Amino acid sequence: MKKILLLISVVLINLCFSVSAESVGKVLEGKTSEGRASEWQVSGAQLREPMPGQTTAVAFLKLTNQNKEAATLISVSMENSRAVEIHEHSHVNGMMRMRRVPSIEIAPAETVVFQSGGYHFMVFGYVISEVQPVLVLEFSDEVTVKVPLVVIKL
Ligand SMILES: [Cu+2]
Repeated sequence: MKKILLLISVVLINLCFSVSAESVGKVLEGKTSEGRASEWQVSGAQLREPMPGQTTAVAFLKLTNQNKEAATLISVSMENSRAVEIHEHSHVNGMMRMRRVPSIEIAPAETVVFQSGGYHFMVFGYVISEVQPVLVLEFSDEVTVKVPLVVIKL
């Protein structure tokens, strides 16, 4: 059983380390609770489909806060999946580990890169479908930003 768990974690970590493809950057807009526009530059947004027989996918993107205020990413979700978590990689005793991050504060003009080996989105219980997956980012000021993802098939 231990061996199987180890094997699964190796597969998951490999998934998070896949090479990322670039896509054209675009500005996505959300609305704050007071109705103000909230602008986010997003590029390279992609979803790497699960390995055969697995249901865990990983999503990568670059996110730039184009607003005058800091914002905190507090929740992420996607249709066709059970749950999405923000993760980060860390080295523990020379081993690469992933850990869940509850939220990320993003300063004005700051860019956070979600990529292999760093922050990334783990998509659990992902069901492959013909519909383009959309990652829904929710920020602390009640802004919701919907990010269409380019699907990368393994
Ligand atoms: Cu992860």
